[in-house]
Amino acid sequence: MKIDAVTIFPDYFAPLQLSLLGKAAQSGLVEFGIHDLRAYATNVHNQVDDTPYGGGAGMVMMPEVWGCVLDPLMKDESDLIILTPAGKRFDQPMASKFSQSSHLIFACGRYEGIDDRVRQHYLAKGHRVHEVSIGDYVLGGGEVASLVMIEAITRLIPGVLGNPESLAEESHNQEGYLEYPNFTKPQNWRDISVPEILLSGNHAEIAKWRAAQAIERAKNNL
Ligand code: 6GU
Repeated sequence: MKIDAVTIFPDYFAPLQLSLLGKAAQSGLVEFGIHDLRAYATNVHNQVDDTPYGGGAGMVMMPEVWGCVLDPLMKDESDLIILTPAGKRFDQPMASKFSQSSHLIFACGRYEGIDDRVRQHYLAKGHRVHEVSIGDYVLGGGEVASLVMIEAITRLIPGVLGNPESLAEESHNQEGYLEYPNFTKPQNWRDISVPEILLSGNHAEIAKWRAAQAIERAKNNL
């Protein structure tokens, strides 16, 4: 999978070199391209934003510079993801869908977002364009949201996760990602013992207990 990100803060994407993502990139399972939007600015001050038509607070990112970066990146197989708090909420099924794409482009808006004609243009050209939010709160820009999505998506690509059983177990689970509590050594820590059932060796009973715990946890999080 090829993953491009367009941003005025390329340094935000340094963590892509770490851990699972770093290994996935080194092994060639994913290839990252980070593009500095400001490098494509055409005006003297490398300005990428301007005041909104119709008035109002804040600044809007200008379409011309976005077109310059996106035109050479956009292919038939590309999914353009525009990060905005007004977008469709990112969740595990969406991560699963995007993990099957061969090319994701993350357009990271700052300020009050990107001129809407960028979305309109690529949609009209027949491209797949998605406005996505990672939750009901407002971030300073789409960079951190992109990182969240990239981590959730790439771990679903076959070969990225060291232990594919963790994925299988997740999807066995009703919600796909809700889990039971886990315990490891020592058996007793600060007067708290590991639940007896987990030491029993009775795998059917353990599975039952875990399913009940996962449901209990899900209820408490509503
Ligand atoms: Cl994708 N962008 C911004 N700026 N804020 C957000 C978000 C995205 N998702 C949740 N809050």
